[in-house]
Amino acid sequence: MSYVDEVLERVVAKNPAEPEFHQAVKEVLESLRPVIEANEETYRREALLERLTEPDRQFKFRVPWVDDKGQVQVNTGYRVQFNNSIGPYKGGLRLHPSVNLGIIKFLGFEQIFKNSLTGLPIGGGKGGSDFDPKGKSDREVMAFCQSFMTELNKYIGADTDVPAGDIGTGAREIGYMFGQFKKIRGTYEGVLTGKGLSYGGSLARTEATGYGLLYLTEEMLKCNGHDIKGKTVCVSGSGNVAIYATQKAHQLGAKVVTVSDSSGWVYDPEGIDVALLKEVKEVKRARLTEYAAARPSAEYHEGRGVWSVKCDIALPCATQNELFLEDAKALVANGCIAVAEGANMPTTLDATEYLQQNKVLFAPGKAANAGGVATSALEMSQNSERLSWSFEEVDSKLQGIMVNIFHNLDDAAKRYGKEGDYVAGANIAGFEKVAEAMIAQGVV
Ligand code: NDP
Ligand code: 2IT
Repeated sequence: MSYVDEVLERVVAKNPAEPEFHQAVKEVLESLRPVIEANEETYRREALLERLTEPDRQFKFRVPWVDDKGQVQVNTGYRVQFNNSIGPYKGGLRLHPSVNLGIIKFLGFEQIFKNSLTGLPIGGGKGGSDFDPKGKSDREVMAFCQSFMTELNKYIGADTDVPAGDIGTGAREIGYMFGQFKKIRGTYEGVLTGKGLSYGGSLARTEATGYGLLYLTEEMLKCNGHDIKGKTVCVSGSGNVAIYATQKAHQLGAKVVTVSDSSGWVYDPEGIDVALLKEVKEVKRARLTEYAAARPSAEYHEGRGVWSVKCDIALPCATQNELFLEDAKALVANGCIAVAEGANMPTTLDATEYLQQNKVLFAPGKAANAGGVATSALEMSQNSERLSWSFEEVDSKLQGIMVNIFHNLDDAAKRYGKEGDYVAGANIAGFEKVAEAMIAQGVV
């Protein structure tokens, strides 16, 4: 049996009931086959793939807090420190009722290669909790965040592990967590990124993932003879990534006609009104029905449906496994030319394959959404030098990083005879640096 197949079997056997983790490992290892085959003897002797698929360590802990009625609630917290061969562990904290260990492991595993692709010195980690911030008062969110950090603070630090936002964790949650870290540890350090601007946050971090997605998409289109200007775009999700992807798409002359949340979706043929969307989602924390009610040109539909709308470019920006084979077929039938993943692993494996077979340009999340973590690393740099850079400075660095990521993965795909396969290109380019660092540092 090939080394890749042996390790895939081992991962499934050792980590039962973690389908998202299996999916992420399969996607990466399948596309690394040519690299693994070229170095099989060394990698087998080093047990490189076994080490790469086993987190350095994982923490699971109780998070008790008191709700507004005086009732004690109990959630489960996680932090998976996956690989720190190229820098301190770095990755977000997801707060969503669906969170379990397998989901955090899939996200932490993806993060290793994503962080490597940025070219910056950051390792891979991820954390979170099954806490649902939706519908909670600010005081309840604070109580949860303080309790979560009371345990998490033991494992993190500016030079060891630096968490950030993800689904359900935005500026409010990061603020409460930072306050509690400082209270317990007594140090003022860049232990979290995505901080508020008044206490060490970086300009452009809020916008970075969505903006970065569009910078990479624009470069991918340009290198394939297309102009983003005038294109129709379908976006899913309506959170941090979706909002700033929509804003940057409009700035680049494209038109975004859909957004969604877990209840339904909006079709707005006039183009999504970003100011209204921000008011509904960032200020009121309300549902998309409110957007549709305030916008005469918008239609609201219950359930799923974004990918049935005719578009040139599809940007899944909500969550994992939200774009299925039947959606990929609808996109192809409607003439879609590019799919770029703002979310982590939003496209199922069979849907990705179908899109690639049908010559749709496909940018995987670990490359396309790397602008968020890259700007987090820029926030770490600013915290270390105790300085703040201007919006323009951070944004232009972000733009350079995204263009560079695209060319690195394009080149890696070409080197292994897989021209245009950006999934393979991203996995290979991300893996090469991590593998080299792991081997150089010995068996640790
Ligand atoms: P937010 O919490 O700001 O927004 C998430 C959006 O996705 C909401 O519209 C939410 O709808 C929707 N959503 C979440 N879960 C589901 C679900 N199970 N089914 C349908 N819709 C769902 O998160 P972000 O925008 O930060 O994150 C979105 C994606 O981008 C995630 O995959 C995240 O891992 C990834 N990402 C985020 C980065 C960042 O910097 N924030 C960086 C790189 C990747 P509802 O409100 O109804 O729950
Ligand atoms: O998935 C991701 O890359 C993030 N949620 C951002 C992580 C970070 O450390 O900024």
